[in-house]
Amino acid sequence: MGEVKNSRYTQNDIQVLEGLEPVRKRPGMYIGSTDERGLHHLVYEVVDNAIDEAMAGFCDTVDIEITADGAVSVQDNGRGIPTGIIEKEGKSAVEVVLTKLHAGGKFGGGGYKFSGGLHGVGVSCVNALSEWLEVEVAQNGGLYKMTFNRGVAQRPLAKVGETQRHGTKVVFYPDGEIFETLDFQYDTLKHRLQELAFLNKGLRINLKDSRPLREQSESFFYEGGIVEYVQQLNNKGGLLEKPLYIQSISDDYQVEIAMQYNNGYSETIYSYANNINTHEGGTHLEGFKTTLTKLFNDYGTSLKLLKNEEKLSGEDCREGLVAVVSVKLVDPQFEGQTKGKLGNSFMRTVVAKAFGEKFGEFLEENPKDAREIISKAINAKKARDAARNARDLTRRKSVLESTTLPGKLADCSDKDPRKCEIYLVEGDSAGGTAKTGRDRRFQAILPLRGKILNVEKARLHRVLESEEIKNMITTFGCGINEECDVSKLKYDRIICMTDADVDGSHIRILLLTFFFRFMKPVIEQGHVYIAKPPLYKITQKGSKIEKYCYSDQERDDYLEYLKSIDKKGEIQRYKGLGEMDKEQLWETTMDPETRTLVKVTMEDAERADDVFSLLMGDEPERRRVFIEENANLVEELDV
Ligand code: 28F
Repeated sequence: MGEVKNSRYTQNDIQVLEGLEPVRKRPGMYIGSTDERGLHHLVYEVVDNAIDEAMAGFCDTVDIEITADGAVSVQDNGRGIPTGIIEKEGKSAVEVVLTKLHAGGKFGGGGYKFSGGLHGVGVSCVNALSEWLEVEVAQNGGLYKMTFNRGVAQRPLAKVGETQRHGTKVVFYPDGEIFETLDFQYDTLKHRLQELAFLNKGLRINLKDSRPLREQSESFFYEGGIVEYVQQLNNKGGLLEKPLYIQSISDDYQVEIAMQYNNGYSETIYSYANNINTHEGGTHLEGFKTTLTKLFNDYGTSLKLLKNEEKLSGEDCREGLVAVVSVKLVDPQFEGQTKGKLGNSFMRTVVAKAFGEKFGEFLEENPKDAREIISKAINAKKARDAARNARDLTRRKSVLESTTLPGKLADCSDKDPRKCEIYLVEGDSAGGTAKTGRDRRFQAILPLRGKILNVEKARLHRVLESEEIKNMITTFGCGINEECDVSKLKYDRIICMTDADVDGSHIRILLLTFFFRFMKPVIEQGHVYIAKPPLYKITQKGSKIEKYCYSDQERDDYLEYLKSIDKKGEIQRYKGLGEMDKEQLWETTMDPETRTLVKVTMEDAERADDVFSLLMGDEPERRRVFIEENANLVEELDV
């Protein structure tokens, strides 16, 4: 069939089509894709030109609207694209910008230094991929208009009215022949427009959806720019009352950094070049990170917070850090898989210098803040080291086997975990008695000295530094946290045997909290028990008949019984395990035939953990109230 000529095009138009033909042939090459992502890219190309005008200092408001019929309108209050004729093109600048690839922005002599728009391809591509597009320019008192169909001008730029406004407005309706979807997503646009407002402080960006049943609008305006961005990102609340802001401007580049630490452990750092999100980082981010680490180590050493051979890693220094690094430069080189990495090597030095000077000054002038954030990094290092040790401790079986089990451990001779049990005994004296009174075939004893470290306040590394805790982890052999593997547990029953007094209940709560926080599966699978030593021994007067009572109720009942047979009982209150000799301890608390063990459930452990957090946490008022309300129950809290 002969070639069908489209009567819409004239000779001149063919020339324009040749200019934009490749865009319609391979849209993906120009805007990335023709799916929803490519559709929204059209908006960003137009908006970027308005932002360029704002960055050049001639525009402070950009209005974006999804119109009722699903087109998108972008309007700025800048100078307006020049309406005069470009000699060598024989066309108005407006028509050139809208129909020539890469016309406008830096390439087009538009005097834009830091154009982000040409990270993309310019508004001519939007024009080529739009079923229709209208451009209005308000300039020098006149209002000019031009319309296009799939990139082809319907008529030259024409003056259509008078106006005192100034600026450029582009309205376009994407071409359904190109795009898989024409449905703009308000939230997608909102996210990018808000980001642009953060990155361009003082610029007001208004977004409006006028589509039926989807009407909504929002305005983004941040005098504080990326400082407000960090504040929004750092919703946990920061260590410094206000993010630190560093700015360095020269003819060829701008560096802006906002940063703030929080009490968390993760790092959130966003980097940008000419408003483009450099997801893959690049030289600007490297300059920031290496300088931060260097300053922390130098300052930490000078403050004697770091021993001279100790070094903080970059990770340690960025724990809890929220930061935005935004640079603008004349000729950004974007590299990487998705062009999300800045390649200009001079930016590494520029950022390192600007940040190094200003942040160094900050540390010098704010020793208290400096000490706080560097100490946080040092803690991070310890946590990392300890976590590594813990992994080694519980992972490297060879080391574990060769690791001498704690000297205080009196292990049992049987090695079949299903038959063995271990008593965690408070205090050396009771520990000694238990070691001699036990059945050493299947009963192991691990004395616990004093109060084991309270795990409420301490981070993992502090917990693991405590001898008691380390001894338990090594002895149990099943690891902790995500490494906890109950199949490796060396004992079927872990029995907490502490005094029946308040101290004893305190250490019991500590132990249960430790199991709850570091070895949940061991509780869940029913391996943790509480020994129930007697509270009283009642001896019938004038005889050797003894009765051990394990609660006040049992004591009263027995005394009642004695009274009923006209006997008196001599009461001995056991204050601690150490008051019993090895036979008594064996008979009352360790002999499987006669003892009472209480299996700890997750609810018990959780309750203990709550009580523990209350008793050990930093809410004194809640603690006071709790103790007052539960004073009589504290005994019963002996799980
Ligand atoms: C709705 C999107 O596209 N705004 C724009 C300008 C301003 C100038 C300009 C644009 C000159 C010759 C390339 C005005 N006066 N918003 C926009 N605002 N382009 S696009 O110039 C384009 C260059 O061709 C402008 C003086 N210098 C530049």
